[in-house]
Amino acid sequence: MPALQAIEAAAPLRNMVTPGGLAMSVALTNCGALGWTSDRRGYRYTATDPLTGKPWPAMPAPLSQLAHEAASAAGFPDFDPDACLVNHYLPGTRLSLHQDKDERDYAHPIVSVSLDMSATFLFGGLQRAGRPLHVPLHHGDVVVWGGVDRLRYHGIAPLADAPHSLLGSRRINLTFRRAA
Ligand code: MD6
Ligand code: FE
Repeated sequence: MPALQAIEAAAPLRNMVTPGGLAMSVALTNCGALGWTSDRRGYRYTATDPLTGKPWPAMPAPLSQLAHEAASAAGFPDFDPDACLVNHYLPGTRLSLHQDKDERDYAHPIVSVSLDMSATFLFGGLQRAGRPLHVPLHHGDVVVWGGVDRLRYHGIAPLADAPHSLLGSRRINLTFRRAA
């Protein structure tokens, strides 16, 4: 938590705009050599934070180690993340179904860490259509997302307000990626 607070102090949380012109309800920031951003021109990874003009804060070693160990345990021993998206949710926040395809090499998995309030993860197929599985994600859950499932559509259902003991009515999700 102190590491996350330091990241958020250097690279403030913000609601990015999608290429379609809508503000995302998830507030996000990044740490690591690369950070994911969205604006009217599209989605991409950048080495600097467009808000501050400075490099994204470094990825704290305990976090990159956690991601490496989780990926290893799931059969991806070579995972060395260069980007970590920090997503913040408040009650009502949602993340619509999407594929993560802005990374260079889909052979690398994504490692997702959930903190604080629980959420319902929507786990869909390789096409957007169809009803996704609803998978609860609780504080401390780690998901390794790779292999044949790497390009599945997924999202987060509108967050219910069930305050967690750590941060109250908030959810944080960290996704570690190998972007370059
Ligand atoms: C979230 N997660 O849990 C959003 N993407 O808040 C994602 O969009 C995600 O958890 C790729 C892989 C794992 C994920
Ligand atoms: Fe995603």
